[in-house]
Amino acid sequence: MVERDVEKTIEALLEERRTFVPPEEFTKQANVSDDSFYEQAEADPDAWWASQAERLHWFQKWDHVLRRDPPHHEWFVGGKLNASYNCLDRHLEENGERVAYHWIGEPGDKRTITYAELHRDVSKLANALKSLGVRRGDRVAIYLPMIPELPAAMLACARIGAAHSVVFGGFSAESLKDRINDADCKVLITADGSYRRGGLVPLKQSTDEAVKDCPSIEKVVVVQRTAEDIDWIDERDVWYHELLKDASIDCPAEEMDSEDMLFILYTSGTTGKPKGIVHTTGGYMTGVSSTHNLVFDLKPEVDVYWCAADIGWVTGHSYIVYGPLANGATSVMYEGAPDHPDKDRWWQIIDEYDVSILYTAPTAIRTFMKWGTDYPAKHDLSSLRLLGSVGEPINPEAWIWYQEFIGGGKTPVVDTWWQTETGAIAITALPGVSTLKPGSATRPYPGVFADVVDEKGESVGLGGGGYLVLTRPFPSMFRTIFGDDERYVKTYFDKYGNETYFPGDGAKLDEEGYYWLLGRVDDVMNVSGHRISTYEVESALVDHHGVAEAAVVGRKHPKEGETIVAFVTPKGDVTGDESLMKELREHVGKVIGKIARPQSIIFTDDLPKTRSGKIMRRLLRDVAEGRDLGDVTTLQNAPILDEIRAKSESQKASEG
Ligand code: 7RM
Repeated sequence: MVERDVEKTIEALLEERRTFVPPEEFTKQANVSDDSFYEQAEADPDAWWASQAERLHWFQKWDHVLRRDPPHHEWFVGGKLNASYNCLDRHLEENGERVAYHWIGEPGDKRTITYAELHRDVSKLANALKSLGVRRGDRVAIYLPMIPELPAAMLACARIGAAHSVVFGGFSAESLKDRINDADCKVLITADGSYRRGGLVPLKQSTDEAVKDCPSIEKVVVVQRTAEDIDWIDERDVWYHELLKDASIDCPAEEMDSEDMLFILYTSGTTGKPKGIVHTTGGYMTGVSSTHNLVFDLKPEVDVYWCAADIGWVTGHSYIVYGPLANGATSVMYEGAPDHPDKDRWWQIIDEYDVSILYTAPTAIRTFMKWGTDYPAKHDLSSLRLLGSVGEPINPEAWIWYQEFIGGGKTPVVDTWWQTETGAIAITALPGVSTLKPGSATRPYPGVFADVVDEKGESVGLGGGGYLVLTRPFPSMFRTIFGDDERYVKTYFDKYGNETYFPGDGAKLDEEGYYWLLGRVDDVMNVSGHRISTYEVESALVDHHGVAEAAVVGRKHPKEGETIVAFVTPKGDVTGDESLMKELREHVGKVIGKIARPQSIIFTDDLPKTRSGKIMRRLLRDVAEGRDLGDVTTLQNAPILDEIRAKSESQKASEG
């Protein structure tokens, strides 16, 4: 009986007890300084979301806030608006000269773009796209590096009512081709190339390779970034700067329906082809504007905000482009790698631009930890007043390091849980009011309703672990998977029915109702009937002073269900040897319990990660079980897998 209950849920093994109350001075000036928004949203969620939609400019107001038709819902029904208008035009009169982006190229070139300048470029490009035959309702693919033309291209599409599909500039020709064909894109906007870690990325070459198998593409617009030699197809290719030269700056924004598609963004599931996540205009813009304002405590007149993600991911869509621009923020946008020319590039940028809000991912933080504190220590980071984290569970060790060495021990750190599917932050601290617990994203954002349930859908209650669910629709949720609504219903609403969205993440609720997100459910192991999340073991490993980063997977075992295999990157000057192995096993035993001790530990200089920095445990499972590797197309650092595999094989042999 007891044993079965244990099996059904993810056990809450790891206990983080440190808490941080918001500094008084922070609360005093904060956009949220008491619980009234939470209360308001709890009492009347529709009215709350309507109040947040009022942050936007609507050409025509909605008739209904929410039209329910589970699992298909519509928000702000009958309302008309334009995302580009909201990001640009409405700021012009009072704040046209405000900087939208301080852009920094990797080689050191810089551009400062005001709202008025961005409006001009976007309007011209929008007219140019029309002249190429792009119409309202069409799809446009965008395959660009982190240059100002990227947000401009997105906003130009939005302006004329064409949906964009941004494909991350690090993806291969093959991935680009699949995404273009799935969405039937008419035009592709790309660049001749880009810079990465001092090298050149031949984007146009990948484009040419992809587009020869993309029958729907009529024109390819090329931004000149590197001025390297490229192949050119006269009937198809057109230079961005030449298009803009003759284009009129007068391009009124289309009045779009609230539920008209704003963009498609592909996200790869664990299996199958990438899913084209569809976001619509009114709900998405409401969600990103609201969360960007409250979670980051934005003061658009004074803050310099930096979300260090790539726009090719949803984090960049929502928190480099649409959220910050809708809110009239001044952002930093950086093209390149954090270690070019040296490992202090970010800290140098923060110092130079007086960045006050920084938003990044745990994987980046752990990399900085590995590089050591000398790099941030070389620069004045005192302008920072708020830090954010996204993308993975942040282990307490990294959280504390981030606050201490980047935030000077004074800044709140907001851990923000969300997905491509949710469009905007869904579970998060609000920095003026939340008592923070390192490793917990605290609680649902006002107007978001969540729970943690067991296999049958019963709430596990305080102190329990299980599956995260979102139990009420909110505006920024995606509407469907492009071209495959059946898959939408099956993937997200099969497990618990049409009323309950299943994000696929494990979570636990502590005694105070804080949410601890444990990563993908597929990353939960079953060790002798105990459900243990890989994240908890990783977190315990990283808690050891010799460890920079760790990834943990389960290996099938005839007796125990699974045994735990850990892949560990030691810190710079630490050697991964037998004695460290022994110490780490003991350490995990102490922090979590004997049951969670890894059976094998493999030391490696790096871990296989997606291009957005998430550890690909699926591939490590393949390695641990000696299988052929599954799909590796989204892998960032392929060679490391061969190294890890060789080590794993030789270790398995020696373990017998
Ligand atoms: C924004 C983004 C979504 C998945 C999600 C989680 C994981 C994201 C956190 C997190 C723990 C967090 N979109 N995830 N944020 N896990 N704590 N704060 O990353 O579509 O690329 O990924 O990322 O598993 O389901 S995404």
